[in-house]
This record gives sequence, structure tokens and C-alpha cells, in this order.
Amino acid sequence: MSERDDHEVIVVEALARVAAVTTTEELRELGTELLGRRSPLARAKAGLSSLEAGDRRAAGMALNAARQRIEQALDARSQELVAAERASRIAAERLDLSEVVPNRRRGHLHLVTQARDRLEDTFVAMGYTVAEGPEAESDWYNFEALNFPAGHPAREMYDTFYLEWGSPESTLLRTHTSPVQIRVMERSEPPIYSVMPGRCYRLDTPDASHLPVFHQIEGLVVDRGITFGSLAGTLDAFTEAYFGPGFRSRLRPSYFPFTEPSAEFDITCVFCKGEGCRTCGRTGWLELGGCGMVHPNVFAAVGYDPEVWSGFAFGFGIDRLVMMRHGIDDIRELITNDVRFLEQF
Ligand code: FA5
Repeated sequence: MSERDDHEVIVVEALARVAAVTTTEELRELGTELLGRRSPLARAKAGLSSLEAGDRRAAGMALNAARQRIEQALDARSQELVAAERASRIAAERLDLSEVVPNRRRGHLHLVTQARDRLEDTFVAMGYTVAEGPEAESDWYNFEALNFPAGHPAREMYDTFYLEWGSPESTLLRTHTSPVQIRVMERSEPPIYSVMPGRCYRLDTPDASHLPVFHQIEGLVVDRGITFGSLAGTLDAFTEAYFGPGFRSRLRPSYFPFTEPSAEFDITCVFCKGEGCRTCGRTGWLELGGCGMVHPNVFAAVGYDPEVWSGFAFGFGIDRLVMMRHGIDDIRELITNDVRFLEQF
């Protein structure tokens, strides 16, 4: 067989192999095998030096022609494979935005979030604005500015989670939403009509009406000539707007350092209708929150003149409001995440 025939065999075999390759990766390896230093063509090229000068030229040209045919075949196959791989990648990544997902198990907002939205709406309809504050608070906002000086016995009303930040016991998870009152007064001038919903934390052992993480909605009104009557009237209007007619509520004297006088706001227990049961601790009443007239020391902490301004504040437990509105007799149901329970609302 002549050298030319040898080359033809090498080329035909190479072209068949190039055509059979299915990935760019394999093609790269085959390219090295067919044209690299150990390829049959490279070996043939090395043999040229043993030929006569005249034969060497012709053999060299034949070798180059063979090499070119293989290179062209590799190039053409490479283009085909790159295009095919790109097309299959695009097909795999394609999003069918017209696809219709059956929506039978669509979720909805959690009951507490629904209640919070509804409470905000109720107060916004009464002319209030909505404000928020941080959950990690300083001792100053959570206690000090609210007239609980260091060592004040009323601090024991709140079992507090302290954070390891700054000096010991200087930073905490807020135990109530009342610190937001201070933040609102610091950044605005009266008159103020505002509600402040949010999450609160206490080292309370969970039971039918307590959670260590719960929600409150704070209310603050500061204006000229605000009286305890304004507070009672507002709470009545709120109870009717939120629960509908037919609910009995009461204000019971209480104590908070930041209000004077202070009261506890109760509503007839929805479970026993006032008879006394496990949920209401056998009293017939469910405590919704505390309230009272803003203490002059609180106005002093934010630089308001108590001779000019007066105001009231209240703080309700949102989770407790939810229990009452929906007849849930154990607050822990709200955090168990049992879909059979959640789906009902
Ligand atoms: C306060 O937190 C006062 N900041 C309320 C206040 C605001 C008084 C403005 C005066 C003026 P108290 O600790 O009573 O008060 O909590 C208020 C309400 O939060 C309770 O009535 C209850 O509804 C809810 N609450 C308190 N602790 C928990 C708990 N562990 N789990 C669920 N709800 C709770």
C-alpha cells in the first residue's frame, strides 16, 4: 500500500470516529488523539526525515492535506455539538409560565396576622396611624423611660429575656409594645393618635392562655383635654367594631408605672359566658390588656409638657383577641402549626 493510501485509511477512520462522537468533551479528547504528538499523523510526519528530498516534499503535502481534512471535520462536528448542547440546556432550563398549577391547597395568612391586619384597619378607620419599633430593645425604652427605674419592683411583672449585648442587662427582647410609645413621642409632636402592633417576649411558661412569644397592639393618644372618659369611650368603640355588638367588657383598677390611673380591660369569657372555666382561670372574664392615662414622668422622659398635654395608652394581647373572636380555648393551638386547625380560618 502506498503512503497516500495509508493516509486515506487514517483520514477515513478519523472522520468516522469524529462523526460518532456525541459530546464536546469527547470531541476534545479525540482531537488530541487524532492530531496530537502521539497521533498516527505525527508519527508519519516524523518519518519524513528519512525520505529523499524530492519524495519528502510530496509526502509532506499529502500529510498536510490529510491533517486539514481531519481538522475541518473536527471543527464542523464541534459546531454541531456546541449548538446541540446549548439547545438541550435551554430546553432543560425553560420555564413554562403558562403552566396552570392546581390550586386546591392554597395557603393563607396566619390567624394572628389576619387579626393584626384587622385591628390596624379598625383603628385606622378611627383616625389612628400605625407605627412599629424594634423587638430587641434597650433597658431605657422597655423600662426606664416608662417610669420603671432600676430596681423598681414592678419590673418583676415581666420575666425578661436579656441579650448578651453591651453592659449586663442593658439589652433585652421587649416584654411589651409600650417602648414603641416612647419612640413615637420622641420622633413626633402631639397630637398623636397611633397604634403599634408587634411581637413580645417573656419567660412565661406556656399554658392555655400564655406563650413566651406573643403579640400585642399598643395604642397611644396624646392631645389637649384627653380624659379617662376618652379612654373608656375608645375601648367601647373598639370592642364593638372588632367583636360586634353583645360583648360585655369591664375596666378593673390596676397598676402600671407608666400610667396613672391604670386599669385592666376584660371581656366576658366567650367559652363559659361568664360561668368560669379552664380558659378564663374560673373568673368568667378574660383579660385583654392594660390601659391608663399617660404618667407625667413618661411625658417628662420625652420632653412633653404635662401641663399642656394629656393622653391615654393601652396594650392588648393580639393572640388573646384571636382566641376570643374565634372561640379557641388554648392559645398554644396558634403555634402548633397543625394544618387541620389552620385551614379552618
Ligand atoms: C402590658 O404589657 C402593658 N404594657 C399594657 C399597657 C399598655 C398598660 C399601655 C397600660 C398602658 P400586661 O403585662 O398586662 O401589660 O400585658 C398586656 C396583655 O398582653 C395581657 O392582658 C395579655 O392579653 C397579653 N399577654 C401578656 N403576656 C402574655 C403571654 N405570655 N402570652 C399571651 N399573651 C400575653
